[in-house]
Amino acid sequence: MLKLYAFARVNKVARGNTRDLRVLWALEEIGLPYEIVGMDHPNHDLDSPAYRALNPFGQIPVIDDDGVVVTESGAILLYLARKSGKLMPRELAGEAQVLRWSIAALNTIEVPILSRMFVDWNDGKGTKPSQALAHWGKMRLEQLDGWLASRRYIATDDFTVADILMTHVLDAGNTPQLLEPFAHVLAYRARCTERPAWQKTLDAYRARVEAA
Ligand SMILES: N[C@@H](CCC(=O)N[C@@H](CS)C(=O)NCC(=O)O)C(=O)O
Repeated sequence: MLKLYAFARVNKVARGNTRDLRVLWALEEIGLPYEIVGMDHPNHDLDSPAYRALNPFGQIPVIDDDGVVVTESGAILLYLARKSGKLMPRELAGEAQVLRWSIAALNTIEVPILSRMFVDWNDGKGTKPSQALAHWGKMRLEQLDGWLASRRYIATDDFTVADILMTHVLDAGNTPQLLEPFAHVLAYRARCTERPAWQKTLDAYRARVEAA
């Protein structure tokens, strides 16, 4: 049975926005059976040698699929899509679009948004680096908004793992006001988060994961 190492207890600021949610959402959409190995972050479960052997970075999420260990949320989602034949086209051209937009989510969009949050959390609010990162993030979101003006989903005509990654990344900065000027991005995000699989995933996470 596929094992997912996911948070059982995590800092209250991070709870509800952790990257294990990406995997849980994909598993729910796909309908694959799995078991959760609950990890307690404040109790240093991620620092144990056994866990570091699975993920040298000591981070969540990790999957162990009968001995196939995969870390990195993007890699895990692409693995699950390949394994199940769902949430990604099987032909090369369609798969390339899903790879393209998965990497765009994790690199082109997540990097400026997360970097700004990190700078602001470290007494950088209002500083030049923070303003420069805000400008960088807004520029990318505006460009994304243009792409989404005529599209229902990010990579193909159907919902794919790239949509899970992009939707989750859009909330990475924990700053909803960042998205406000971008109507197509907001409509896209709503389209994806209204999916029953996401609602079910989030409800189950909130019932299971404790805030520390
Ligand atoms: N690039 C990694 C990042 C994973 C990551 O940042 N995980 C966070 C939770 S969302 C974590 O485990 N933080 C705990 C720590 O670093 O101690 C991925 O996408 O899986």
